[in-house]
Formats: sequence, C-alpha cells, structure tokens
Amino acid sequence: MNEFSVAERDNTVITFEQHTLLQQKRYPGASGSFAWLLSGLTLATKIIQAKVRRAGLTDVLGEAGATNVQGENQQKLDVFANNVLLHYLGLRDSVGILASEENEEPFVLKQSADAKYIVIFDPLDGSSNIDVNVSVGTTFSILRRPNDPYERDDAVDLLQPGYKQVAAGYVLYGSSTMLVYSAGDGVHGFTLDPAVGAYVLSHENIRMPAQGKWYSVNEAHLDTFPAAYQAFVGGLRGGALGKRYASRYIGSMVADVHRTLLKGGVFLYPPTADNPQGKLRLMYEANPIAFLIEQAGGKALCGRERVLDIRPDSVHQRTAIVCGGTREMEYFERCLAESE
Ligand code: AHM
Ligand code: MG
Repeated sequence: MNEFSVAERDNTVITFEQHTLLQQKRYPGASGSFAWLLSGLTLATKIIQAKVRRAGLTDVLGEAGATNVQGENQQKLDVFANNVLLHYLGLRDSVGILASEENEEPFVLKQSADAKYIVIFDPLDGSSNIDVNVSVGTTFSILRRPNDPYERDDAVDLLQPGYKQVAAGYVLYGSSTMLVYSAGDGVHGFTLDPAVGAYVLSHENIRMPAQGKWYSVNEAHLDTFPAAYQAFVGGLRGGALGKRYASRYIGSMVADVHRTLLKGGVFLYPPTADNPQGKLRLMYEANPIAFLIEQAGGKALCGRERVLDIRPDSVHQRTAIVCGGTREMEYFERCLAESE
C-alpha cells in the first residue's frame, strides 16, 4: 500500500484518528489498541458535546439532586457526561482502570494482559457554568500499568506522578468543540467539524508564547493567597514584566487554560483560606493541564515543585497550580525566592 504522502496531506483534512495512527507508525510493534482507546474518548466527547449544545432545549440543566465525592452538587450534565465516558472507555479492551471526579472509588474493570491503560478524567469541568451557557470541558489523563497481571497493584499503579502520563488532554465545549491533546510529542489541537462529525487537525504543534498579557485567577481570594502569590499577581498588574497585565477569568479551567495556551499569560489557582491545598484536583485537572503546558513550552508549578513531579496519595487529591509562559513563570519563581 502507498505511504500517506505529504502532498496528499496538504490537500485533505487530517482527522484525529489519522493523526494518532501516523504518530503510532513511529513505534514499531504498536498494536493499535491505544488508537482504539482514543476512539472511545472521541466518541464519548462527541456525544457529550451534542448534549451540551442542546442544553437549553432539553431537560438537562440544573442539579441532579446528589453530591459527588468532593461534596459538590452534581449537575445533570455532569452525571450524563460521566456515564458516557465510563461506558465507551469501559468497552475498550485496553482500559483496565477508570477513575472519575464523579466517583469516589476507581473502577478496576479488567485484569487481562491487554488491559494496560488507566484513564482518569473529569467528565465536565466547570459545570457550575453550564446553566449560564458558558464554556465547559472534559479533561483526561492516560497512564500505563504493567502488562503482566501478576506485577500489578491497582492502588499503586493508579497513583502515578503526572510525568508518567502516556497522553493527556482536554475537550473544550466552547464556541466550537476542540480536542487538545499530547502524547508527549507536542500539543495538537483538533476542532470538531460538525458537518463531518470528525475532529480535524486545526492547530498543529501549539507553542505557547513566552510572554502574554493576561493573568487568570479568582482575585476574590487574593488577600488569602500566600505572600509570594499575592506579590506575583500584584507585580503583573503593576508592570513588573514591562507591561501592565489585564485579567481574564472565566471560572472554567479548560477555557481559561485554553486561552493561556494559545495566547500566553498565566493561569493560577493558589492555596486559599477556603482551599489551603488549592482547589483543583491533581490527577485529572492539574496533571493533564501541566502536561500540555510543558509540551507547549511553558511551565507548571505548585509552589516550587513541578506539578508533574507530585506523587499523589489519593486519586482526588487537590493541588495548587501556577502555569504559564516562561517569562511569567520565571517571575513567579523570583517572587517565591523573595518571599522567603
Ligand atoms: P469543578 O470540577 O467542580 O467544575 O471545579 C473546577 C473549577 C475549574 O474549572 C475552575 O478553574 C475552578 O473550579 C473555579 O473555581 P472558583 O469558582 O473557586 O474560582
Ligand atoms: Mg472539575
């Protein structure tokens, strides 16, 4: 069979599936099971986006009447998105363990040798924004577990630091639906073409600017941030990096991070009086974001520590995060050093 030539590629759209298959060709012996796993993810997120797009028309807005493991009210769409992801990922032979923000305990599904991946996700991040028609997103993190079932220890295999992620990303249900993904080989963005029903490569090899013009933080908590974080935000606003930064905060992490990735700047959720460990969840919110930001040339820290180096103690553990371009992050590290 002919190789897929560059000329052909120039004249045609590249779908997410084609892109992952092309990437996999670099790994001789790849069985295709990873691509099949990803197809479960893309199918599920297409179903979720279809529901999100019709949210005002069907009875899916509002609270479901239960609280999740974080004690937060579950929205009907949270529950729907969670069920869809659990279903389609659970059908894939290669998925051995699934963990979700919405379920207290992870699901250990299979112990066959093929079941060598763990997928951890937040089905609908920013869900308090759904009722007011603001962008929300799905975040996911994919880890490996040992091939040999006898070498497995499910609890230990699950709690891996973020640098071990095989792949990670998010789907943003915004003015368009976009999948932003990295398997450790750059960050690529795929926009859902609703006419075709496929995620199409629209942003190849995203590199984030070294410096932007916006900081993104819930400033209402500013007076309760540790001193270095307060100094950092104050400095950005005051012109410490040669210009006065403006603020942009949507309150949906995926949307705030997406802007930061494409346009530069910094997104942060520091420790606060209400959430001394930070609010965002390490394994399915901060880790995928940190992986993408680093792959795009930026940096992601929790205080001094690289987010991706944090060893989790539990699947729902929270973390503080500051992530952004190299100039902003250098300045953050300076603020940390000066606050000692
Ligand atoms: P969620 O997973 O319950 O939706 O919470 C996570 C969200 C993030 O999307 C967002 O960055 C943050 O919570 C906003 O929190 P706050 O309202 O405290 O600023
Ligand atoms: Mg969330």
